[in-house]
Amino acid sequence: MSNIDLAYLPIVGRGLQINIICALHDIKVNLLMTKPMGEDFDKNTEAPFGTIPWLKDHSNGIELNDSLAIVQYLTNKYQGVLTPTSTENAALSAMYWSWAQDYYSFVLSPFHDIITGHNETFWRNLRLTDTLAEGGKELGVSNLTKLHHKRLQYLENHINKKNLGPFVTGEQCSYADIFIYTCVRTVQHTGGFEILREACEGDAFKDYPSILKICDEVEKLPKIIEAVGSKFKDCPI
Ligand SMILES: N[C@@H](CCC(=O)N[C@@H](CS)C(=O)NCC(=O)O)C(=O)O
Repeated sequence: MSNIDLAYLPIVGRGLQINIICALHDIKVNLLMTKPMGEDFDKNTEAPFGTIPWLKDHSNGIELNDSLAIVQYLTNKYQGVLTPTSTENAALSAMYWSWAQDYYSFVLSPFHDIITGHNETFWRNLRLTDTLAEGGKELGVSNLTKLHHKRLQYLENHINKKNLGPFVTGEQCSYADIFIYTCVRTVQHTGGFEILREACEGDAFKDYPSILKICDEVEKLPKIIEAVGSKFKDCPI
């Protein structure tokens, strides 16, 4: 039995990248599914900030309730292929992770609300429900599709200008590449994101070949395919 508990939901979301990182670093985690989609954990009462992912390492008692804190902890404590190689590499890894985090928070998460019909008071309400209230789902999807292209274009231009490769921080894959990869494949393959694919006439990433190339490189790493399994096909979002 593993000494690390990780609570999340049965979706790709912000969870799969942590599972992939654990697989690459041979970290065994005990996965807990939280309410309302599971019965092992209650994020509202057990996680200090009421969000997931949430991690507890019983070997030292540390409890973490933020995905960046979790991946930085795991890749430094349990060293492996994704452990940053220098202070500079660590800063760049965190910066590119945060690009993915912003894309996730401001584009993918509001799409989750549209896909699942979620309309309770929430982190994103001032961005999303104002749009929904004023123009309904159609305007919401149209605005989020614009935002999708805008954020991706910045990253694409940056990769090309700086000639980054094969990974965002250079020769070695970083935990940021893993998050960029799970965001891209979620939009490409999960059932719920058909709505965004349709809004992009079938191919949401056709103008971003350098970002896609990074995802292809991530997929070539040993253990990735096994860790992913059929999750992009099976998970709704
Ligand atoms: N900064 C946090 C954001 C966490 C977050 O918003 N998680 C979402 C799921 S991906 C969540 O817990 N939503 C449910 C809620 O806020 O009640 C992180 O990256 O860990």
